[in-house]
Amino acid sequence: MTNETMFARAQRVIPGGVNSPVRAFGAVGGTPRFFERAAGAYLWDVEGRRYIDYVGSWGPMVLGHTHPAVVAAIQAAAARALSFGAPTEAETLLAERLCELVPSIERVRLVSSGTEATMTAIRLARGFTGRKIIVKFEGCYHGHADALLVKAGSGALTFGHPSSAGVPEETAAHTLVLSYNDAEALGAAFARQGAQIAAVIVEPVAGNMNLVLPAPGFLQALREHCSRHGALLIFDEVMTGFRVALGGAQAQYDIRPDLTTLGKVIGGGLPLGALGGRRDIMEKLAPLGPVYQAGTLSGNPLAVAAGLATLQLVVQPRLLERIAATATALTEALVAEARKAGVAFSAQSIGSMFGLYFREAPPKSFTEVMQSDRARFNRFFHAMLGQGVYLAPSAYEAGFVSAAHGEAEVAATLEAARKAFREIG
Ligand code: KE4
Repeated sequence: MTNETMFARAQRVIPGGVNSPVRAFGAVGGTPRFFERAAGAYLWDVEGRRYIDYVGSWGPMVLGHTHPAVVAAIQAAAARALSFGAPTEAETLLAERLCELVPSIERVRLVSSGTEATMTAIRLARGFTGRKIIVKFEGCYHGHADALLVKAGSGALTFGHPSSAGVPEETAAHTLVLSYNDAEALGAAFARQGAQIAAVIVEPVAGNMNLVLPAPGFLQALREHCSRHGALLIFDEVMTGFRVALGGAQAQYDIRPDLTTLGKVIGGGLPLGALGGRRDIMEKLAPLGPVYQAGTLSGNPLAVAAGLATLQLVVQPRLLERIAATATALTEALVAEARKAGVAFSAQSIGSMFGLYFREAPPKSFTEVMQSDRARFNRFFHAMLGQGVYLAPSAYEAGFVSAAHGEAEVAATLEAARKAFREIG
């Protein structure tokens, strides 16, 4: 049984052999690794090879894989029930926890994915304001709801065009796509259509065009324009929540959004997302209000148990700071290794997220991201994979460090990078 034979077999029954496109290695080439076991900072593939994992299931595994306390919580919940489709105390406990950790969240609705959370946030914003236009930013990803699979032709102010087949032009037409960090374009959009804008949805720290930090004042400008024009500010913290800081990027940058979407970490690796925010907005959701939203497995007992156990550990004093220090040490050492090898490379981290760039300096916009040397990243990716280091299989994804990544994992990663930088030359 090899990764190749597993991939060939999967492709006979699953489109592209994967259940989420980025997993297919389409961006980097080669054969995806089929994993069968994980523990701490490590993954093992079907050929028995071990990898240091910097994907962490795209964010959820902030404690490291199969943390004993999380596994035990899931096992205990499973022994009682797998699903009720009825309210449980655990859902209230998780909702209370989220309201406590993210003060802008006064009411919260649990769902089963980040996409469900952002899809609902858009519908709720439109229902609350009675307006249609949604503003998003090119390079930001908010899941695959129709209204959000839209991007501009350029980075300029423009009405969106679908970036996926199957999204009607009429749907895309209500999505305005701007350039991330371009406060001028933002001001122009509000000046022209502020009264028709229902909401702005943003990754307060962008992690889906690789890692791009908000420019000084950008998030504040979003908050001011939304407040002035009666539009809602939605922080999509599905990735940044409990990764950038305990209270999310909103705590790090001291901005109070009207709505926040969460996912990944709050499910501890099980399917769970959340939409939360101002009480007056959230209470427009059914059954209290006219905006419908529902889900058979929303608040699933096992996912909620995993999320509660994870958050119980994440709030431990200095845990996130310790993981952030590991991410900083890793990125700084990688930059030093690249410099020794004469490779044009930069890197940065924020909390436990990091970005690696084959360009002289970290990008500050989608345009600068696209100027990175993608071919060189792909060669670096495979050189690292061959030495047992699993990076995100795309130049346009952020990486993640966990509490289980220690000095040994960082040292082994640097040893592999030393060789990889020389190999790609
Ligand atoms: P999910 O529906 O995949 O749970 O969440 C969608 C989503 C929403 N918002 C943000 C900021 C996100 O990063 C995501 C999902 N992130 C990707 C990683 N870039 C998930 C990986 C994948 O699509 O397989």
